[in-house]
Formats: sequence, structure tokens, C-alpha cells
Amino acid sequence: QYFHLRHRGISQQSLSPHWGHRLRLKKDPKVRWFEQQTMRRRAKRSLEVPTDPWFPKQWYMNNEMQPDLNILQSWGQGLTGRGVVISILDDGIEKDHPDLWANYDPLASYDFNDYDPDPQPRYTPSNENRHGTRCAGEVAAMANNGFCGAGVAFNARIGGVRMLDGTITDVIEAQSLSLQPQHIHIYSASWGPSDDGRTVDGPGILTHEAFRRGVTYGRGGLGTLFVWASGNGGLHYDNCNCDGYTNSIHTLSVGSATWQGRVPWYSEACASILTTTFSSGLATDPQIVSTDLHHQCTDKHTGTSASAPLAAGMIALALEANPLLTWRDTQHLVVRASKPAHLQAEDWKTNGVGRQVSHHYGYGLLDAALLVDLARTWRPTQPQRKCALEVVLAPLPILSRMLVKRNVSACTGSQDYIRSLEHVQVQLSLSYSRRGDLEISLTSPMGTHSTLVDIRPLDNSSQGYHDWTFMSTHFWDENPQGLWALGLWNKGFYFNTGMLHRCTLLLYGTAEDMTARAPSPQVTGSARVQRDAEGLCQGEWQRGGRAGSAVITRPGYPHHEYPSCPLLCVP
Ligand SMILES: *[C@@H]1O[C@H](CO)[C@@H](O)[C@H](O)[C@H]1NC(C)=O
Ligand SMILES: *[C@@H]1O[C@H](CO)[C@@H](O)[C@H](O)[C@H]1NC(C)=O
Ligand SMILES: [Ca+2]
Ligand SMILES: [Ca+2]
Ligand SMILES: [Ca+2]
Repeated sequence: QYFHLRHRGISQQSLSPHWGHRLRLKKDPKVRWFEQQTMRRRAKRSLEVPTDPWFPKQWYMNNEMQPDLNILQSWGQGLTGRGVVISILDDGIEKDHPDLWANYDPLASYDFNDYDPDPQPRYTPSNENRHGTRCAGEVAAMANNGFCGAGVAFNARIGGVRMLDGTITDVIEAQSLSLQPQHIHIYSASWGPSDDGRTVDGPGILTHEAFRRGVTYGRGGLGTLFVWASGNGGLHYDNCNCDGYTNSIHTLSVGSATWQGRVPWYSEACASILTTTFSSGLATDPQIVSTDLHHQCTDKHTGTSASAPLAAGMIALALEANPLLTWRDTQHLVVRASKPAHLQAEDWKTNGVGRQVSHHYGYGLLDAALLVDLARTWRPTQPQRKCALEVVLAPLPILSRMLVKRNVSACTGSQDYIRSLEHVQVQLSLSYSRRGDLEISLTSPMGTHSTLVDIRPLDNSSQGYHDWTFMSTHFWDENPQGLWALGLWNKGFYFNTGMLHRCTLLLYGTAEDMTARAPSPQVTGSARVQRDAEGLCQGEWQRGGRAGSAVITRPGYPHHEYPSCPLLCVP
């Protein structure tokens, strides 16, 4: 017979066995076997698989194919976007759609085409205004309601800004991007300048200011998250570094891969892409499932526009796991949670800190489970520093192939000193006989070669670049000290000529050596942590790193999400 014995003299929980009582039991001839009960960590195994009829068609997130976006694993940990607000800046949102209405958030919505609070799309025979509704369903279509599929963050709140169905001005863009910055956490946008392969264009003064204010003051000062599609100009050999929205350091630029891990025909490569999610490919490749106009479902959502909302939904899961992430923390996490996986490209290279990076995919396929795991234990980054250096002191004629080198101290000795890079920008003015023939590249002291703009065969402009800012994410976490090389290479007509007038290297980052961070988090927080009946942590807890790093307190944070908290428990 088995008995369960309790003893009042023994504390409910302790870190060591009680030797005295064990000895007494051991000596007792009537006891043949005993064991002191210890806490066992058990997680519910049930991967919460939505019952929605179209979920089996959601190949990119239903675990059918490996690797996929690893969304099911995050749901299994109870993360579904609860408490996170996302707004889709597009052509409207069908707010009464049977798979959206419950998550629809009027406070995250507006109509800047008609200047009214109702972003309902304008219906036309060709259904051209279905784009926003399709993007919204990817993020937050309702789950387990017997209809359509499920969104990545199916318990998040979703809004829509109608702004693409009409004349677009700097004011409208700026107003859209600064709608309710204390209420909306993530904006997802899949638009930009023409993808014709000959345009160089970016945000106007007001929109630029909207981005700056968003990251500075938005979300209570943690910074609004702007998730952006990289562009659909692949057919026109476009380069997303000629698009000032997606190449902004303030936007998180998302590229696409087909289910087989190929570069889709519409995809544009560039150095400012940070990460990749799945989307469509050829007509025979599976596409993305989402909500559609007229209360319908679709399994035909396509293009880079379909990739950005998937990333926005995954970031919503990370924000639920850790609401205190800043806009730069989020980019750091996305760098770390993106993997080359099976993505095919000719240009994968290993950068100076050992990460694989490509102009087609950034750091690779985003993994939701990895993202939320890293988010939970992330120690905040120090404030952003900026170190600017003039590369060209006097105008230089552009030779057919040239390198302009500069030995950089990274602002050593000043309060702008940078040890670990984040974004790197090159701001330049040059004239050139045929702009699209000129390839511009940047090589870091650690030997990472990044193409700032590849040739664009259709760009026959003779206007050159005027104070244009290119951006690269490929040097992330590298040490910027040493010799940088700007490369200019005429890859077109032999008689091309031009002048490099100005060039400034802008380094962003912090004085912290990010490569020295322990690979797994150092939880040293002290705390008012208590355990509940199941031995799980409850109540307030703190986490901190080594001396000098920030310590955060999160009152009443969901306890069961934190595998790290048992380290310290106050009975
Ligand atoms: C760059 O400058 C530093 C400090 O002046 C010097 O030690 C280093 O040798 C220089 N590197 C190159 C490649 O010139
Ligand atoms: C560039 O090409 C377009 C279309 O082929 C043509 O209309 C335009 O005149 C060309 N511009 C220059 C500067 O050659
Ligand atoms: Ca309206
Ligand atoms: Ca559904
Ligand atoms: Ca483009």
C-alpha cells in the first residue's frame, strides 16, 4: 500500500531534502520504500491547434512543413497577441468581416482618404481595395470560430487606416503613421514609392518627422514599431535601398521567400532588409490564407505585402511575452531570431560576428518560437548612439572602379563612441551619366561586404543621387573601428562619368560589446517572487543583468511564461 504523508514541520517548499525525517522513515522496518515529493515542471503538451476549417491550408504556420514560421510553438506557450494593438496602413479594412469583427479596434483605425473614423473599404467591381483586409486577417483573424483560418496573433486587436485609396500626400502619410501612437503598438505597411526600377524616393519632411517622433515618444517612449514590406519591384530589377520608407532605420524591413525557400520573382534585394517570412511564388506555389472582402476567405494573398503582416503578427507575440521591448530591442531580437534555414541565395555570407546574412533575406527566416524565447529574457539595449564621419573631403571624379577608404575611430574618446553597430547609413550626393549603371558598396573593417545599391538596368536617370541615404543591416553587432571602404563600380556603359560630391558614413549602435553578452540570459534579479500551489512564480518579479544593466519590474506579469523565474523564490 502507498501512503501520502505530510508533516507540518516541513516547509511546503525547500531547496534541499529534509534529512531528519528521511532518516526516520528509512529506519522504520514497516516502510519498504519512500520518496520525498519534489516539484516537477510540467507544461501542457497540447499544441493548441485551431479548429478553423482553413487552418490546414496555412502551410507556413501549421507545422505541416519544416521549417515553418514556428507559430504553433508560441501559441502552445499561451502567446496569442493578447493586449497588443496593430494597425494596417492600407486601403481600408472590412471591420464587420466575420473573422475580424471581434478583434477590430476602432481606436486603431481611421480613414484619411475621406477624413472620417470609418476605414471600411470602397467596394468596386474589381475589388481593388481588398489589400488592407487581406493583410489584417494574416495578423488577427479570429481563431476557433469555425470560419476561415487563424491570424498569427489571433487575440490581438487590429485596426486599419484607409489611406491608399485616393491622393497620397506627405501630410496623409505622416498623419497615418502617427495615428494614436500611445495606443497602437505596431503599424504594418506594405507600400512605398513606385517599384518601377528607376525611382529613388522616400518620406517627405512630415513623414520623416512622424517616424522620428514615433520611435522617440510612441508606445510610452519605448518606440512605435513600424513593420514594412521590402517591395515588389523584382521584375523591374528594383532595389529596396532606393525606397526611403523600407530602408529607414525606423522601419523593420521584411522580405519574402517561397515555400521551397526560393527568391520569389517579385522580390527586390537590398542591404536594408532585416528578416524574411513566407509568401507566394509562381502560380503553382501555395499562397497565403487570409480574410477577403465581402466576408470571404482567400488562399490567394501574394507578394511582399503578405510577408510584412506575418512578421507584424510574430512581433506582436514577442511584445506579449515582453511588453517592454524598445523599437531597437525588437530589431536586435529579429536579427537573432532569423535563420538562413532552407532559403536559397547566391549571396549568403558570414559577417564579422558570425551571422549569415543575404541581400535577399536579411538574416533569414523569422522563427516565432525563437523570437518569443529571446524576447522574454532580453536585457534592454543601451540608448542609441550616432557617430558621423565625412568620407569625402573634396569632390572626387568617379572612376570606372574605385574604392574610397577611411580609417574610422568610431568616435573613440567621445560620448558617441560605438563598440557594437546596429544600422549603418551612407548619405551621399553624386552626379552620374546613367544612375542605374553604378553599383555602390560598403565594406566594414571586419571584412563584411554589403551592396548598397546594385545596378538597376531600367534606371537611365542622369540626375545622380542628391543627399540620398542608403542603409545596411549587415554589420549588426560588428566593431566599427578600422578601415571602411566605399566602392563605386561602373557596371554599364563604358563612357559613364560622374563626380562624388559628398559622402557621410553614419554609424549607429552602443558602447556595449554585444558579442560579449552571455548567449543565454543571466537572470540575477532579486525579487518579490512567490510561488503558487503548482510551484510557479507569481506576482512581481525583477530581472537584471550584470552590474550596470537595467533592472525591470513588471507588476502582475503572467507568471507561467517565465522559465527563468524559479532561480529566485521568496517563500
Ligand atoms: C587606423 O588608425 C588607428 C589609430 O590611429 C591605427 O592604430 C591603425 O593602424 C589604423 N589602421 C589602418 C588600417 O590604417
Ligand atoms: C529613359 O527611358 C525612358 C523610357 O525608355 C525614356 O522615356 C526617357 O527619355 C529616358 N531618359 C533618359 C534620360 O534617357
Ligand atoms: Ca470612411
Ligand atoms: Ca477563423
Ligand atoms: Ca521598390
